[in-house]
Amino acid sequence: MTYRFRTTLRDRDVTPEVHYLNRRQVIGGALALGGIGSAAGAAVPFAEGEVPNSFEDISSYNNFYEFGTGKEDPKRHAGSLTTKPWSVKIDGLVDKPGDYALEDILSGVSIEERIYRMRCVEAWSMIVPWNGFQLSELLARVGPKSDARFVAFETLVRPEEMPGQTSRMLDWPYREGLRLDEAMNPLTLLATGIYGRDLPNQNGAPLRLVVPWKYGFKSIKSIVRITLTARMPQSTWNMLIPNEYGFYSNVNPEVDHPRWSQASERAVGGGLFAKRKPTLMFNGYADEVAAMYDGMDLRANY
Ligand SMILES: Nc1nc2c(c(=O)[nH]1)N[C@H]1C(S)=C(S)[C@@H](COP(=O)(O)O)O[C@H]1N2
Ligand SMILES: [Mo]
Repeated sequence: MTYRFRTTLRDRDVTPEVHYLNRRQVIGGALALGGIGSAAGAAVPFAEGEVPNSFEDISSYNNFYEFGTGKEDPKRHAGSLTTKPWSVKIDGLVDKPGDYALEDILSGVSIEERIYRMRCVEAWSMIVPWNGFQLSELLARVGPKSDARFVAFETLVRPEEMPGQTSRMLDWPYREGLRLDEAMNPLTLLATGIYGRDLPNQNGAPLRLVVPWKYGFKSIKSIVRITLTARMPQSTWNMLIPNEYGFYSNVNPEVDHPRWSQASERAVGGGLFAKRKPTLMFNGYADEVAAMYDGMDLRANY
């Protein structure tokens, strides 16, 4: 991991991001179902001291192996990615399969702002103000068939524009998957932006998954295919190192990674000497998601 020193005056102190955030509520543990400002319930603020990361933090410290394995590689190389035109193939066990143009997808959904914690399995974390829509809206539109149980996702393969793909270190395309109920959970987003701006390429433009109660690698970037399946799909990190990265990968401070503790995390942007934060069960979203795993052994189903 690379650390950089910061001066005391940070980006977020001087940019309009502060004003952006003042106008909006923050989603903490208890989500107002239906989105910010809905009548369903008040959004609960984060714990004291939990402040969204700056646009600079979020867009310059990334994992996106298609552009290299260093944290600064994605920002350096992702500018070359062509994100227009963009389409998403939706296939498998759905009533309306097809190649959907991104504009067509976006015309049928409502874009919301959601401020979520993001916890990487490597034990660093950020707080990100996403713009996006619930994956459930898109799935409802294409109509999962009654035997669909899982949703599989794939990232673009384009080695001409994604220099990391010229190495075989991962079996491209990057793949991820969710159980259908996880995919339909109101917390699960397809993100199109951060801080009200288009998603930077390094964050997974033009469309990426955000599953805030799972380790970050589940939140697959630059999605070109969504497939409804009856069987649990393969996922990149699980295929590569199955005993370290399970299909579920729910954030769980009580289940350590075989090579490090998951009990606490380093908040990116907090400075080199900042105290580590305790990691929360389901990343702080237990009220919204724990019921989906009732009766499941969370140690066996890591
Ligand atoms: N296609 C693809 N998606 C990906 C990754 C990747 O390498 N390729 N990295 C994952 C990991 S490990 C994390 S922690 C998050 C990081 O998202 P961020 O860079 O927007 O913070 O993206 C996830 N999605
Ligand atoms: Mo990650």
